[in-house]
Amino acid sequence: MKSILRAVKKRLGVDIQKEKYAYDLDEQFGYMAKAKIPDRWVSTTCGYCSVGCGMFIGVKDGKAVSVRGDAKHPVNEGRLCPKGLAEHYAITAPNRAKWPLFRNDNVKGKFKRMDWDEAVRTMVAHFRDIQERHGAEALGVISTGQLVTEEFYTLGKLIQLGFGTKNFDGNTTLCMASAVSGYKRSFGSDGPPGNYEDLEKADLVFLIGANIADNHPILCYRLEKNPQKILIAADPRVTKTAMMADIYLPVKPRTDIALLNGMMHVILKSGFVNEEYVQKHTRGFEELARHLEKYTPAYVAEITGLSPDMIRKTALLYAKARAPFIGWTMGVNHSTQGTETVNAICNLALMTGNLGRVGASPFSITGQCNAMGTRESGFASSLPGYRKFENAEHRRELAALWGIAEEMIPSSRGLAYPDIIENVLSGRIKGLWVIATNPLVSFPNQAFLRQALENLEFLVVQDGYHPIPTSEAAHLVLPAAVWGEKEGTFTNSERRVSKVNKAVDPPAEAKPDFDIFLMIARELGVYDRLFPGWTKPADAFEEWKKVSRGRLCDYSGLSYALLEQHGGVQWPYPEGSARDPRESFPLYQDGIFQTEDGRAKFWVVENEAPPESPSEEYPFWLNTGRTVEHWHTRTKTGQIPLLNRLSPEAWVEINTRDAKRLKIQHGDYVRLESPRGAIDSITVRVTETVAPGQIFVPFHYAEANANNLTINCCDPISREPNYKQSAVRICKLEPRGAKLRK
Ligand SMILES: Nc1nc2c(c(=O)[nH]1)N[C@H]1C(S)=C(S)[C@@H](COP(=O)(O)OP(=O)(O)OC[C@H]3O[C@@H](n4cnc5c(=O)[nH]c(N)nc54)[C@H](O)[C@@H]3O)O[C@H]1N2
Ligand SMILES: Nc1nc2c(c(=O)[nH]1)N[C@H]1C(S)=C(S)[C@@H](COP(=O)(O)OP(=O)(O)OC[C@H]3O[C@@H](n4cnc5c(=O)[nH]c(N)nc54)[C@H](O)[C@@H]3O)O[C@H]1N2
Ligand code: SF4
Ligand SMILES: [Mo]
Repeated sequence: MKSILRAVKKRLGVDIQKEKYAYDLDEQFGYMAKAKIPDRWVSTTCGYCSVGCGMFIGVKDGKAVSVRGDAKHPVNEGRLCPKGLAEHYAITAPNRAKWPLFRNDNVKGKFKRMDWDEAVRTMVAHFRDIQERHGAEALGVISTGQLVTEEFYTLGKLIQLGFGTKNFDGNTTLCMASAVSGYKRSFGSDGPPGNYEDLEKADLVFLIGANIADNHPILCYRLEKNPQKILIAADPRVTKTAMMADIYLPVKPRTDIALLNGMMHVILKSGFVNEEYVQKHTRGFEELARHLEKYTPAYVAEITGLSPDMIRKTALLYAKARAPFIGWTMGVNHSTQGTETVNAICNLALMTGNLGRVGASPFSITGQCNAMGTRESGFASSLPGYRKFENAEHRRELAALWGIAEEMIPSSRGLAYPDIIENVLSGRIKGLWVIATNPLVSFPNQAFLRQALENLEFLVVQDGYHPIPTSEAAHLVLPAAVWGEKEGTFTNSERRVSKVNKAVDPPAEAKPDFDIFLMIARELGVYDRLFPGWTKPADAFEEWKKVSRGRLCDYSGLSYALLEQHGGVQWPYPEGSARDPRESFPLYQDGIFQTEDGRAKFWVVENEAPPESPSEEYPFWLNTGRTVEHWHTRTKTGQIPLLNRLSPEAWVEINTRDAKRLKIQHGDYVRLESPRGAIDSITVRVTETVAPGQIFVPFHYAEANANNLTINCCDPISREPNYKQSAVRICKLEPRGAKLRK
């Protein structure tokens, strides 16, 4: 036995405890490794992606030792993807942030411990001083899609009404801001209209720039329950999702608007417009119809690289489907035309009347576990409850609910995330508070960001992990509790609100973000006014229920007990609702939208060139994205050997023909350069998954950071960065590559 253990240890490079080989009988699972049989199971919702799988955390002796899927949960019926299955390891990872830390001797990356009282005092004193000297707006705050809704709600009030700065946004602007702006423009409000049930009931599923096999794996399980459907995938890269599809559309980068306009052209010309729906529920169709004239299949073929016949067939399949579903993710949103592409998708659904019914919906698949919660309750790009800054009536409602003067609520949104960074660079913002996001890996054009951060007088990073690239640049690090250590709610992509529970205590002095926000509110002197008597997330939940009452995202009929009972309930769920809480609920069933006249709006959108295209100097398209084993900047998954071993280092995918021409082989190391920066050394995968002239790099790896290369141009409406297309060149690394290969 000992020699086997030694051999395994040597091969895997991990310390395997002998105890793991002792098995015992667990009542539910049969024989299990003894160390993993928990004393109790705590129900919760997965803390990685927006699918929102229900699961349990196994706790033994106060430690998270295992996880399992919740067989009764409406989303995943017991299934979990590889990240979910290893999630308990993220809690016990060695790189957890444990104590408040203050920059020592003003040397970056060198810290001394501080106690909480002093840390909060220091933070508030610095931020107040900056605001007194340079004005309230000299403070910027960047948060996340990974806190519980109760925390977002509390944070929004703290920033906007406590600190009194509007310059508050989150990593969600790097993610689904284009979907939000697109929905607002087309339907008058944010809020994905469809449900996961649609994946099972649709007769056609059209995925645009969405690689669910890697990034929302449990949605593949939902799709598999629908063997009759036709699956179409549009993506420049032959992803695992494309490989599952019945029809794969290898669009050229950033040509989706042309494809969608082309499909609408064919639908119009073939008489498949749902005239009754268009007449009753929409406006602006005539203008759109005129605009579509030029998007003939031949014209669109030239732009997209697809054959005219393929465009025609796809259009007719969609038009003739009984209930077609369109799902999209970052291939659409990560673009300077992200919002307009979303509008083109909504145009297609509206003109055929394909929404508001089971199976038929234009559905933005969200990213982070609670990006939806921040959209509903946050106070960044909208007022809480999908209210609008510009709407005086909305501001009045909120002021009355909160018992504050109306003038305290801003009448326009503050700066979006990329604009906060630009203002840091120009010196207008001097203090920055970063919560649960890691920009020094994830923000585009890292050289620009690094230069900007140098200008800050005071940077506070509140994170569950340390050291990470962003916390190392901080003046003050606040250690946060993470998933499994705190309570609240998440909303998943299909508007299902579900419960998140505490299984174990946070390490050392780390605290739930909720507690940290209240401590700061006390120090700032706004606790009694904004959060009277609050001690726990449920206090925020109760107020949020009142604030959401009567809005599209109505929570007033929800309670923690109801959520626990059903494993999540979709909003709207008004008080007294007679709806079966487990039943799926499409929005806009009555065709009445959240616009002033109740009609959805068609938008005329034109396919434009991306901000940067390949040139002689930089001849390749760079596409960036994800892989199933890793989560974003790997602060969690990089510490989990089970996942990290599957994908331990970054890579670049290069087409066989390009590799041959450049005399590069699979496994070689190359240098990648863009006009903004470089990845010094990255291993090559020669593959047919990318087309000639295109390369793909995952953005998970700080040490080979794709964002050294990406361009920081943003959608003018949503402010979302154009992460998916930049121009780069590949440089062979002769001697170094050869050495590394050995
Ligand atoms: N394993 C894992 N899962 C995750 C995450 C993770 O980090 N790891 N992150 C979560 C988050 S926050 C998000 S936002 C989602 C993202 O989920 P996805 O959007 O599925 O992920 P990406 O890999 O960023 O991009 C999707 C696809 O867009 C394609 N694409 C690039 N350019 C274009 C284009 O011009 N047109 C079209 N049609 N497609 C294009 C890319 O080739 C890629 O396959 O995943 C969530 N789930
Ligand atoms: N090139 C390129 N860049 C991209 C993308 C791309 O496709 N290509 N995708 C973009 C997208 S869609 C996204 S969403 C972003 C994601 O980018 P980031 O937001 O930077 O990624 P994460 O690693 O998820 O960062 C979350 C941070 O929160 C911490 N954390 C986790 N839980 C908690 C908690 O409960 N409390 C606190 N305080 N901290 C916590 C984690 O340790 C981590 O440091 O990246 C964007 N960047
Ligand atoms: S699909 Fe998403 S929510 Fe479900 S287990 Fe995987 S990461 Fe978690
Ligand atoms: Mo995201």
